[in-house]
Amino acid sequence: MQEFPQGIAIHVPKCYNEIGRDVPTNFIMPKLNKNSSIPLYQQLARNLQKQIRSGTFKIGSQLPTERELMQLYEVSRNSVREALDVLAAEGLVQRDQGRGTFVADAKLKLGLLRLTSFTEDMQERHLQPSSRLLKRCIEIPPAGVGELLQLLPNELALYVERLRFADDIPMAINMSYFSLDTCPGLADEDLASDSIYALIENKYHIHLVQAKQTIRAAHASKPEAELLNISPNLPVLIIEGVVFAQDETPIEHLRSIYRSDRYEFAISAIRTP
Ligand code: 16G
Repeated sequence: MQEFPQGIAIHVPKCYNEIGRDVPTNFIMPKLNKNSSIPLYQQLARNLQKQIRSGTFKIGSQLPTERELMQLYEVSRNSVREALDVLAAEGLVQRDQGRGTFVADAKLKLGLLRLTSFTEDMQERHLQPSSRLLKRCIEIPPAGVGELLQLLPNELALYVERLRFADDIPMAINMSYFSLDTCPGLADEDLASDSIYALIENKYHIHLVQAKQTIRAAHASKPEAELLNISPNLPVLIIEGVVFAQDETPIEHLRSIYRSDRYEFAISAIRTP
């Protein structure tokens, strides 16, 4: 359900050129929908957020001034300020009194203490999740994986490989084996569009309660870098582990590759007496 108007590439209005600053050539300005139930400031925030996340506005670059944004988007100063407040609260921009608003070096911060799905992670950040199904098959998993899923030797599992997007930007590759015993029929679901965790919980009534995971840095392989649209020299973050249901039944063995320029993982530590 995407209520926001589709962005369109435009010639930058005269008022903007007169100010004399460089405009990113791929700058997209949507027509804000004044009849929408979504307030204008939210539409504006969402549009700017998209352009920051996609790199149209680079880290450290200056956003158009409040006055420029008012003229460009034909909105009030209040709407512009509220939109910039939203971006500042999300850590996407920094406002420097007297100098302007600058794109901050913001990454998606994921807490390691909560077991969430990719869909939930993105929705919480007001980003539109989507997936490209790269592979789906039923096969015998590698021996170590089978053991972690507590499968019998040569027992089959469902393998799903998906490229995950936020607002159409590739963010991660999820590679998972699911135990067929606990989720029969999962292989036939619409794994490209649906949230697998939502399917597991709502359709199979399995409550996912815990994950045991490790995280490490690595270089992406050439095909992985191509899928993630990153330079092959950029490190990636690899999370591996097992997700369990109640009574410690293993449900998923996961290996996910995350872009390190888009993600950071937060860990809370408690000091025991
Ligand atoms: C998370 C999981 C991944 C799982 C996916 C399900 C990590 C560390 N964890 O990304 O294993 O397959 O969520 O997402 O990547 P979905 O419910 O949106 O399909």
